[in-house]
Amino acid sequence: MCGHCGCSSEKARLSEPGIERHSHLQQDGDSLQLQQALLAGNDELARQNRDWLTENRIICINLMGTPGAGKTQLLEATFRGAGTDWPTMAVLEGDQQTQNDARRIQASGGRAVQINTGTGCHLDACMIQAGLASLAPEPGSLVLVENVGNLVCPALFDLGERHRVAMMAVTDGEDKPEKYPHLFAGCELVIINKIDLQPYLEVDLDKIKASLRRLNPRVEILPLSASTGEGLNAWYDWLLTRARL
Ligand SMILES: Nc1nc2c(ncn2[C@@H]2O[C@H](COP(=O)(O)OP(=O)(O)OP(=O)(O)O)[C@@H](O)[C@H]2O)c(=O)[nH]1
Ligand SMILES: [Mg+2]
Repeated sequence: MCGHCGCSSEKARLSEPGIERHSHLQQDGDSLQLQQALLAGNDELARQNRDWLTENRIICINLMGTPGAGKTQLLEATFRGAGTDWPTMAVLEGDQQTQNDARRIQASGGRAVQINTGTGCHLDACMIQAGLASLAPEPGSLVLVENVGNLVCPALFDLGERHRVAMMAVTDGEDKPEKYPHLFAGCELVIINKIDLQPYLEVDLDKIKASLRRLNPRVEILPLSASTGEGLNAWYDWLLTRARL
């Protein structure tokens, strides 16, 4: 049982090679104790992940956001747009069910391992540890993690990543940063996707930017369209700058 959201997921499944891991602790005390134990256990595994990634010079980026914001579409576009001088990239895909997103990445020319969280609503450090063992990213590469589409619980779980990116779409509504402040406040970059749809919506991009800056004064904000490609060069620049540091 997850101490944050009350979900009852106890196992995550990886598509290749079919590893099963217990991802959550069993509830045997009150919820506060469970929550503390859960986060302490997660933090230790996140530290191990971070150490391993650092030893292998792998930059890991945790992409979180609303369901359907276009996270996979952005990753597909990123593989298609990658230059020959880019570092090698691979993806850990998080969803409750299906292998759809890993298959989409593979169809775009990328390597991906799908992690299915069952009834769980977020990835945790244990799942990432198993996912990395299965993915076996090469030293010096970039690992992009697509977290489960959810603006709440993913923000609470350190995966051992180097960078956190949040994504929403203009179709999600202007008030998402205000309603779900923790995730947006904890990210270095917020991508606002689907700007090609703006002419058809009553949405004020400046209002979204202003509320993001109120929550997180140093945040970088990139409006883009993963479909039309508008704004993608700024995303590629951001990514490559982080990958080369
Ligand atoms: N118009 C428009 N549609 C987009 C854009 N990006 C993604 N979409 C569409 O939005 C839908 C969801 O895109 P996905 O890439 O599956 O979104 P996701 O965030 O990965 O979704 P989950 O993994 O299910 O949370 C698809 O129908 C995409 O074609 C965009 O920039 N513009
Ligand atoms: Mg997706």
